[in-house]
Amino acid sequence: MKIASARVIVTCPGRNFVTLKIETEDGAYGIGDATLNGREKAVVAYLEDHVVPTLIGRDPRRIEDIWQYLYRGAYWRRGPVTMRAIAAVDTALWDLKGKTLGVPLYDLLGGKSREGVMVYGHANGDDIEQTADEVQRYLELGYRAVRAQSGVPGVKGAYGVGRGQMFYEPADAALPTETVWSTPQYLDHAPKLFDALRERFGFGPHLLHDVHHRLTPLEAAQLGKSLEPHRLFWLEDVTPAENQEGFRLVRQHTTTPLAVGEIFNTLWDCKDLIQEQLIDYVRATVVGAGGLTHLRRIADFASVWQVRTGCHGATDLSPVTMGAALHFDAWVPNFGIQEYMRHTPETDAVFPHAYRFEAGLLYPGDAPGHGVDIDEALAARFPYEPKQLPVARLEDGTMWNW
Ligand code: EZ4
Ligand code: CO
Repeated sequence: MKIASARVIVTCPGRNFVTLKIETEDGAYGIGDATLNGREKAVVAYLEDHVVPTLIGRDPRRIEDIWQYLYRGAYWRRGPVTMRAIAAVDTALWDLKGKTLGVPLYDLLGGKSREGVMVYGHANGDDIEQTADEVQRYLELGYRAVRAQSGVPGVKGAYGVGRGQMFYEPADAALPTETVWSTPQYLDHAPKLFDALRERFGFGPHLLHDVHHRLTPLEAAQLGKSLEPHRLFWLEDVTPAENQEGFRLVRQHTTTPLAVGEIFNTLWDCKDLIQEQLIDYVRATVVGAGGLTHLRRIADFASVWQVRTGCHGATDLSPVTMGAALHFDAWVPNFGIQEYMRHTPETDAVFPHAYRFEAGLLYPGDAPGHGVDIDEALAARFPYEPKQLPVARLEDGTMWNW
């Protein structure tokens, strides 16, 4: 079996997606997601100029060897662009292997550990009341877990404020939108949001919250303590994790469960966080962390310290990543939860998929491979639109973390 071609497909059915399609000489194919929100073209060039030419003629069954070839062979290791390109190849090869053997990916990984995987949705609002109404909407849809974010009084465009519908998408303009951040006002406001939610919904539903890297370790510790009475499922990205040791201070002061890792691209980004038991959930997913080959390595490592998975699943992860992640979630023994932001109907039409939502759980389906395809003719009707993520500044103009 030999790889005959590999093509990069860029489409924008509501938002940009980059997809790699690998075909063999006998016409079998697999697809992988390579989307890097706001920096899509960098991965397109990396794939087309540097990766695709090395794939032609290779045996696609040798997934591990191809992964090692692309990782070690670049010499320049890690980083979001490199690791997304590797992820796209890896995902496409796992998909191809499943299809040629006629088995779903969860069987290739070792079989199902559960039937459906618990997901959480995003409730966003301008204020506490609007967020609470959104939480209610998700609970009525059957969700068992909901992430709640609300606007902060006096803070323009605080992270997570929705645009009035279920398809929240932060990449909103060709040049980054400027937003403002105030830590004191946020630290005052966040506990009030969860006071209101626990009062209205009780302690039955799981509630989650994302700080989106806005706090220092000490501020993160203060927030974790103030949210302990609300018993969150997790508090996410409380502080930037480049300095893994920063989480020690947070951990020493709070028992609120901590999640981090949607921007991690290898095990090396979370090695200390995991082995020192500084976090409870690792948020790496298929497209972000070098594909299934590397993601399961992270999960196995994490399992030694009882750290569980919580795959990133925002709308900038394409249905291809969602499909592959759901097979991983169905298998992984130390599963925690799966993020699930719904795609637009246009996106769902471009990427026909076997996965389905029912009563708060997502099911990967039993199609061979990851069960997600791409309708290339339809994809071609949605050309690329330049869009970048916002930036954030403190009130005095200082650049901050968005
Ligand atoms: O802001 O994926 O937990 N989910 C998130 C996401 C991220 C986007 C950035 O592209 O934080 O909504
Ligand atoms: Co997040």
